[in-house]
Amino acid sequence: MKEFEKSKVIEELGEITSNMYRLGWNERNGGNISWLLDEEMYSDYIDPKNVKRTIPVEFDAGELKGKVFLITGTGKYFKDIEKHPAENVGVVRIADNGKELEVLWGFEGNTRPTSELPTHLMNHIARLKVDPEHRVVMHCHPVNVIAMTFVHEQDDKAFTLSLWGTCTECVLVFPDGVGVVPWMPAGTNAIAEATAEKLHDCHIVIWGQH
Ligand code: 2HA
Ligand code: ZN
Repeated sequence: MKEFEKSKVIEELGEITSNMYRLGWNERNGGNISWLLDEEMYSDYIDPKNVKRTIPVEFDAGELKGKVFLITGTGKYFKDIEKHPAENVGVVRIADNGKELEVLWGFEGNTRPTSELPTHLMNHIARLKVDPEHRVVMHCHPVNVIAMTFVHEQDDKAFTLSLWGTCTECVLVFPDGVGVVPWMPAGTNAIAEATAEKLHDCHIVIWGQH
């Protein structure tokens, strides 16, 4: 088996997360990413029979059973992923019972997946239903958009129209608009469910005051 640390997947993730940190979208330990991997992306590197440990999932993720994800760790900094991937991210498979993650690589030093795990998994379920090509859920803290949620009506249509109006590129990048989930505690199944509901019609959701 080749070293997964040297794979294209890890190289790309490191590049992306370093950029996001540098741009100020993911300050400190802010933000998280999960990436649904196709088998050919990891099969030369990871033995799917070698489960290192399991981590419980607090809802039924059975719809994703057997799928393999690269997920960032909780409390970890995006700036550290490029140099130390194995302590900051992990590769997991959703167990057949839908209630556990089977760790196949990484999450070293007892690292656990992001606190936004419910949002990531429920959002993958939602997006795969409308777009079979869907692969990535990315969460970040872009300051200008956060500021906007303090002063703007938190309504999908109104927020979308204001964003489209700020710059001509916006309508090209997200013609399906944005959904807005008004403030609620992060890291919960409730915010995951509210977000997943919006993702049937669009691929960007903004969390109020987050
Ligand atoms: O700290 O962004 O929403 C990680 C987060 C939680
Ligand atoms: Zn966050």
